[in-house]
Amino acid sequence: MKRAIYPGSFDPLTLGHLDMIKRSAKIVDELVIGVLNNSAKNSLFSLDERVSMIKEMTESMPNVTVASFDGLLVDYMKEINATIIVRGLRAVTDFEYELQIAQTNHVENPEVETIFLTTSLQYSYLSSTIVKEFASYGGDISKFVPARFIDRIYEKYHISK
Ligand code: COD
Repeated sequence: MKRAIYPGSFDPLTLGHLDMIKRSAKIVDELVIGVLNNSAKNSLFSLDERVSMIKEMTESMPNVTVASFDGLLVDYMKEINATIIVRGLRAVTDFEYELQIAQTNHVENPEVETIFLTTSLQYSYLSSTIVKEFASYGGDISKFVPARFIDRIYEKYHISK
């Protein structure tokens, strides 16, 4: 049985992330979405909020679960018996960073392999950072995130639409 983890900050989950989840869940037996408890990073959404938002969007996917982790990804993977990391590639800029992380994780644990899915064309520009930047100025984020998150994101910036 192939258990994979799709790790990330997901602050917030975007339509690009969701597309990655749907596509990778078709490839592996079990997909765990691992939400990083990045206490040092200033997150817009708390860890609990990020986990429950992803759960809302994935509850109908039978082989997908959502969990949070802190510390090293490879250590968490041992704990949950996962051997595959799923990551998304958008542009060349992603590649350098991703290659470094994938190689480091493989050196740390040679059982761990990283697979990359290329972004879908319609989401190739999209990141959580772009969503936050747009939302903070009251910009239209309806093409970036699931509809049910739109108000929750604006609320973080005290914007009512
Ligand atoms: N299309 C396709 N893929 C996308 C899109 C999109 N539009 N948007 C994002 N993605 C992909 C990203 O490329 C990434 O693969 C994934 O979705 C998650 O993205 P983010 O931005 O939410 O998450 P990151 O990249 O900040 O997550 C970083 C980790 C949490 C995975 C990393 O920091 C980590 O593993 N930390 C734990 C400590 C550790 O083990 N460090 C060792 C690394 S050497």
